[in-house]
Amino acid sequence: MDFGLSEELMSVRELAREFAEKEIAPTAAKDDREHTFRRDLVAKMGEVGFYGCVIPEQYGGTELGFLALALISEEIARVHSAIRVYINMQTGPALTLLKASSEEHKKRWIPSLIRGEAIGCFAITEPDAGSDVAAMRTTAARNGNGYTLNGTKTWISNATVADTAVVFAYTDRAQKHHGMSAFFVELDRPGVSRRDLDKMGAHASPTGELVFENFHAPRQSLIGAEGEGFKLCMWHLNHTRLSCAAGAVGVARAAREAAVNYSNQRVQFGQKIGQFQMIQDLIAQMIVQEEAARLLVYRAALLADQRRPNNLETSIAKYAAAEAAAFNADAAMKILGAYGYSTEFPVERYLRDAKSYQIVEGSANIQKLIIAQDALGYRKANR
Ligand code: GRA
Repeated sequence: MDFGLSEELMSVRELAREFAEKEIAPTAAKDDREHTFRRDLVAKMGEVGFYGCVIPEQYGGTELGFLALALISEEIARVHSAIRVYINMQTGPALTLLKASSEEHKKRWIPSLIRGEAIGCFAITEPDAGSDVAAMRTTAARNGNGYTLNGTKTWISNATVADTAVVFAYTDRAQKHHGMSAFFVELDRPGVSRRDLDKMGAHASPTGELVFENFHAPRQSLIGAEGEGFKLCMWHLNHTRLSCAAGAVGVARAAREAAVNYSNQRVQFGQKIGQFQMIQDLIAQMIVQEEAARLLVYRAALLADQRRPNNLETSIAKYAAAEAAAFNADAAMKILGAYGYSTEFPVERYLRDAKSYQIVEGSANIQKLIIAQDALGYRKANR
């Protein structure tokens, strides 16, 4: 089914599919097992233009749009979900710079991020501020020619490998949401230490801690104006959630494909297991989960491409896609049995990676509260 995608978008999808099969698939299991950060792949994906879809040509982008970004994210995640995270680490910071930084910063950093040269990351989460972003404690105190950052960021993708970071911190805590600011900093400076954190899946995407101790951020590193950080953060998350949701569709699809293939091969009780209705029940549910999630992702992406508000639709897509990934990976494991549980086959990796989508970029519960509170009229999602 082509959903009426343009020739251009279909060729982008084809390019991403071939790239994933050729460059990522052969070592996906090994990269996961050995926790390898594929810096070479960050660069290669930059060279083929995967990070430039939503960036204007003047900064080296392709302007293909959010739907193109979603198609690419799905194809990459289908083969290895952890590698999909690289897309958000390069595209997210570039987009935030595009939205609010000085022209000088845009010219200096956006091309480098989307070519995959400067490794990016974004630092929101803290030990006591996960879903509750405004509870963060990191501060940015004005000094003579800039700001002094102090605080601990945790569960940061790329923390130990990034050259640059978008960091959110309070310039004035007393003003709560209106006292948060955003900074774009280079990390090879004194005053920052980092360490890796281990986790259940997404092993080829490093996650860690960034500790700022009297870290000097020059005045030009401020993105937007002081106090605009929280809104910028929500804006940033709305865009990175889309690639994340598309990645979850990729995992849902990989699990469904594995289940269908296996059901057509495995013989038990004298027939292919696909002939059994209990298997058919699971496969039907997997197809529905996957296709519904994909359509929701496409809708959110199309709205973004039409420059229309899409926070609500993005939350719906992110929630549905993460649930689809988790459901499909779990169902695939039921169908494959011991071969699903075995580390020799990818289904156990799909299940480990799928769970991350219910947590990152706003947990399932956060998406649900955004959706329900909009419906109830308590808090509009599209503002
Ligand atoms: O009325 P006001 O002027 O005070 O402004 C309020 C509101 O209008 C203020 O912020 C404004 N605001 C927004 N403005 C524009 C809120 N949301 C938006 C928006 N979307 N756009 C305060 O608003 P509030 O509603 O009272 O805020 P809150 O209750 O403190 O927080 C809201 C919420 C819970 C939704 C938010 O904190 C949130 O989204 N939390 C989830 C955090 C999250 O997603 N973390 C992800 C970390 S990064 C990551 O996971 C990387 C993974 C990489 C990968 O896999 O790709």
